[in-house]
Amino acid sequence: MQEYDLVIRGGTVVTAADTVLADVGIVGEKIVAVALDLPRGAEEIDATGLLVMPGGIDSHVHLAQPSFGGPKMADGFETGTRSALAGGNTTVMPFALQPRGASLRESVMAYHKEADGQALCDYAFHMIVTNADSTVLEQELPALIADGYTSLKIFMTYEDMVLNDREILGVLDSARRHNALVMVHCEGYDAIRYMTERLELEGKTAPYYHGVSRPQSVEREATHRAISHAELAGARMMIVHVSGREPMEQIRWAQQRGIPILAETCTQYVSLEADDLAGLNMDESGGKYVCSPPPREKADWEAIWEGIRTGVFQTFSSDHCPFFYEGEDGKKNAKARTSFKWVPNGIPGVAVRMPILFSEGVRKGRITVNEFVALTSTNHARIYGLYPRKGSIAPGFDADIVLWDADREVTITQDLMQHGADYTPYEGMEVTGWPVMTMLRGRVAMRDDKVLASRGNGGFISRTEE
Ligand code: DUC
Ligand code: ZN
Ligand code: ZN
Repeated sequence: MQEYDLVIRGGTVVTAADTVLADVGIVGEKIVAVALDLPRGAEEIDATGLLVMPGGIDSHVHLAQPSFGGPKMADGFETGTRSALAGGNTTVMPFALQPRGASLRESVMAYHKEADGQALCDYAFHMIVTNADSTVLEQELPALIADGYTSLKIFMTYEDMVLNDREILGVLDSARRHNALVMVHCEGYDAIRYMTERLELEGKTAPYYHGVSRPQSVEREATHRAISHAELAGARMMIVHVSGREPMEQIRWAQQRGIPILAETCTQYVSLEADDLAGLNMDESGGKYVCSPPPREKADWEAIWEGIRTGVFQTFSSDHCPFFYEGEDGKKNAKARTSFKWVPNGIPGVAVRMPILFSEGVRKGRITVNEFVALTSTNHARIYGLYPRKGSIAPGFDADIVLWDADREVTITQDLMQHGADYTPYEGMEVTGWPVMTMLRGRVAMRDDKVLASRGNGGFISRTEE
């Protein structure tokens, strides 16, 4: 009888802290040993020449969410988690949206139903709070936080989601009292409305003007306002999907003053640019890049790298928010062609987050491989309460592991994404470094671009303290 069910042998084990040549011994779903020359396991995987890293945790994805411009999302839990595994991830954190006027508890339960038995990788939920009335703030939210739903997102824009400043302060106050983390979408509602009306009057309705309608000043103002509210309420806050220099500098300013602000940036803010939204001669293909905040200029990519290098950002996420391009739900549907404001707002990207960060970050010498692990896995686990079950390679952690070929050159194509959308905005991008195997709780879930896991292999990860 062997001591280990599985030994991953001969690889370079990388955590947020260390890089060591070692074998990894697994029993059942757990890592039990990380050491040199482990005895033979019942099964063996040869990882010679590969990096052995914690599976990616993407703490910002949207699956089967009824919002952001109306039409049906291109991914539910099955295809979204398939794509996640293809890209080296083992856990995703999508959002349970409270439709305006609905019960928060019922919204969370409905989202569980949507996910139950469908997921191929593990998942936990954030909530989206759109109703900040006293029942929600004094009863539903505290009870749900106590049940382990310890993070929630609020919006400073969108007709059906925006909260006013008093409501934001109410949410922050409740979150402080009950110890939850508030994620904030920082773009100013009225400023975007003003710009949208002005552009439409001038006949500027192509997808390109989506970006023009929400310039960095709009994000900068909202970021500063959110930070000021966090300071006033004494609440912890995560500013999500930060797109460029101006909001990044607001966050750095806050952090230097000791205001407890965390920040996230995403793949598109170091790899897509404002001009991508122009498409070919301002046609509707620019819709393929419509997301919010919009991609900025190349100079902003450098500002985002500066923020990553200097610790302004703790997490790097995909903000996977997939819509179709073709068809009546697609980004060029009839209504969307009348104005950028109707183009379904979001892009797919859960499969490319890790490869693009590795290629642009590690391979180009901007970050270390340990920082890569922190930004794609460990920090997500620590911040959102999945640690020490997820997010590292050490005895006691779930055997969620990605084997990574640091030298593999890949051209990103739609086929490799394995998502539900009918396109990828990253088509044709060349990357160096690619996941060759993803293991979920000790079982091989993806090998050589083939997803082997089936529906139901992924499970809900409760964040209740055990
Ligand atoms: N916010 C997100 O987090 N994702 C997609 C669109 C949006 O506004
Ligand atoms: Zn958002
Ligand atoms: Zn998002």
